[in-house]
Amino acid sequence: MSNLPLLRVIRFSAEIMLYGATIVSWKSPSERLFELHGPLPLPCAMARKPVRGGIPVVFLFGPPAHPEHAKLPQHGFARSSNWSWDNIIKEEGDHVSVTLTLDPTPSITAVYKRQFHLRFVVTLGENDIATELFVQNTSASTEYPPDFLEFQALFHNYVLAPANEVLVTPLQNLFYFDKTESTEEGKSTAKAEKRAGVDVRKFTDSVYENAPGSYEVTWPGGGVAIKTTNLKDVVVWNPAETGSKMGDMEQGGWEKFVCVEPGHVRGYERVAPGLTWVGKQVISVIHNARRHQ
Ligand code: TA6
Repeated sequence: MSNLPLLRVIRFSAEIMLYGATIVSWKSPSERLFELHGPLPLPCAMARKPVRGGIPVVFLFGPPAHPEHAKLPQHGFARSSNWSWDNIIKEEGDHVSVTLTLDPTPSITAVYKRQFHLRFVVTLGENDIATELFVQNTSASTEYPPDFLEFQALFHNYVLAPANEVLVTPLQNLFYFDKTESTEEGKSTAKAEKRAGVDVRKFTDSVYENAPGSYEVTWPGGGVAIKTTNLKDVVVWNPAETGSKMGDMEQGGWEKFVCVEPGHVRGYERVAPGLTWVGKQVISVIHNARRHQ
């Protein structure tokens, strides 16, 4: 019996680029949840453009609105910076964690003067993937008032799904800000979400404030659950045909994904010198996804 070939059940694998600390693939032999279309987006790194797809890490969200963020690109510098490899840890059972870090480089300091240390931890489990962003204020100031680090953070999840059939729950009765009307901070009006299941059949760019923190993204035959810690808001985005104006989106690419992005993006988190904030999400596959009508 001992010469029987070892049967190894390979479940999920993930690919993470040091560039942007972007998860560019999370898949199993039967499920593709966060796989980019086509070859790895290496040209992004050459052009210092963020990766379009996977799970980009957003540190400082949207068009810059904070005085300290005035020179930053949309969605900040983390997703278009080269992160450093820290370590890999095989945890109990079949979990494995990879840690990447980012500290101020000359190109970052040229546009952002604050002192910080970012740690991004990706943990791969049998049926789930977790991402944690640790934001440390490394200011040595002992002045009063404290030299707070003010920031926003978000995981920009591109979930592979048929955009015309996907639904996001539970968002009913929440207030959201509709950025399809105005992207200027504070200019879009708050609307009450009336739908039991939010669809993205048309151009959608909604910022839900003080959301429940746990979501289901479902479509006929599939789905993922997203459970978060310390991420009070969630964004639902799909460009629909406006995606045809995006140079790095393939024709019709908008039909193949929905972005469900947990974060802290309404207002700013504040961390005092020496302290660290952490935001986390755990994404798991829903095998027999029930449909919310
Ligand atoms: O998260 C939604 C959003 O802020 C949209 O407004 C849209 O700009 C999207 O992000 C993509 O942004 P990007 O900078 O990656 O093109």
